[in-house]
Amino acid sequence: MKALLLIDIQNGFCPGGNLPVPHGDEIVPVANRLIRDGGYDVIVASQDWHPENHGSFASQHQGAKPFDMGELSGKPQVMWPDHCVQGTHDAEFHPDLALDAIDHIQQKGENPAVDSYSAFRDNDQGALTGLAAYLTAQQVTEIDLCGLATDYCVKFSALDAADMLPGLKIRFIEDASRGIDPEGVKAAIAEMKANGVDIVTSRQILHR
Ligand code: VGL
Ligand code: ZN
Repeated sequence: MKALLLIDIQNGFCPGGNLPVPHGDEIVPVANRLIRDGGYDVIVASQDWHPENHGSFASQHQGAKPFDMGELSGKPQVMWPDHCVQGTHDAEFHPDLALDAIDHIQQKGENPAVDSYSAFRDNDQGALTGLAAYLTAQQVTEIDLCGLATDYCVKFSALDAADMLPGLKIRFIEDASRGIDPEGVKAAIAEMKANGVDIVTSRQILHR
């Protein structure tokens, strides 16, 4: 069984959102083509879903400015602008994303004391989201990932997929993803490759 994992394709990470990824909205038509014609058996969308007092927000730390480096529960943490607050427009999926074809929505980042870049588990590798168990129950053997942002949530999700679901084929779809920082994207791709994740384009998937 082949799964497509769409990471955080939400208003908050698109132009006009609270934590915009440059050109983040450009991936939506590509994601929709993959959803329709990628030959997937299971399609999952993850959703960054923070309480308004989430500890990754600079607003929750005295004197912190967005994009400063700070600390959360004793660990280094980027101080993000308030983003993807539960129930707000910022947290909704991009309005053009073909949500009707999605089998499972995996929310993450609800615990105010720890960030969760990965759709599989919190950054401290403590609490699991249940996504690995879901994919295992669906008998998934191949996972393709894409979305926002390559250098944060997509990378951490790909690395966790490789770590938590050994033996599965994991691929990152480069042109269906965008990152926050160009250097960070390069490093993220190198790190994914080094951990056994294949790098592909949507063309390779759609024109088989
Ligand atoms: C993300 C920073 C904070 C992401 C989520 O989806 O890549 N980045 N929260
Ligand atoms: Zn977040």
